[in-house]
Amino acid sequence: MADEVVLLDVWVSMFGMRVRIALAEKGVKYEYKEQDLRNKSDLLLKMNPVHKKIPVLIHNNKPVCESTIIVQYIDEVWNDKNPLMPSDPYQRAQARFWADFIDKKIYENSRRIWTTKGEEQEAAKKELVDHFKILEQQLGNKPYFGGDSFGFVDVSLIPFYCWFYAWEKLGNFSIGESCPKLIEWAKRCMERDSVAKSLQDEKKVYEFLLELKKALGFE
Ligand code: GS8
Repeated sequence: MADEVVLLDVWVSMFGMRVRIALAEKGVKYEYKEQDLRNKSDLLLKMNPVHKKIPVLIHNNKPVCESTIIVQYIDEVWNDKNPLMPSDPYQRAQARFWADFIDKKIYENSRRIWTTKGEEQEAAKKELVDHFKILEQQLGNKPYFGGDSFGFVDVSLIPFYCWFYAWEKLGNFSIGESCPKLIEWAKRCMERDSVAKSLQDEKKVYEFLLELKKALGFE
């Protein structure tokens, strides 16, 4: 039986983009189902009853939830090409550590950029840039976080790149000024087909964020 793969996603989600990149790296064909998070579908509620969030990968009718878990699942199931996880257990643990850091430090702080003002926003900008600097140090002189090849940490971080413009405009600051090597890394990742076709146009992301900010009452 051929694999049946369905992705419940929202176009602008950095978490969804991770999954799209991983599927593209593996050359997996799938059905993409855009979700309306203001009016959640029965399918989404059934497939992710705990968090009720996208992305959800449905593989032969079985759901897998949480983007980093989905990416690791994809890497294990379609293990014939482009491995994303290191083969060494210690290196694998390190890769998971950095993906967790990205979720806890980058994602959380990036929300504070557009949900706060004044001193709180200044603190959020500084923290975000400081965390990007830590990631830049971790990258060092390697082409990718995965070393010579594009891997799990790269997949976890690169979707945020198409949100940089929106954060910079709304926060009136520059990530690239403090972290030029991170931008070089992002551009290198963008040369990959899997990444280029999964990331969204930064201006569209900005417009989306302006609307979201208004809708949530953060004016
Ligand atoms: C986060 C997914 C998430 O926040 C992951 O998959 O890695 N830790 C999870 N999904 C959001 C949309 S993207 O910001 C979502 O589905 N939100 C719906 C809701 O909160 O009701």
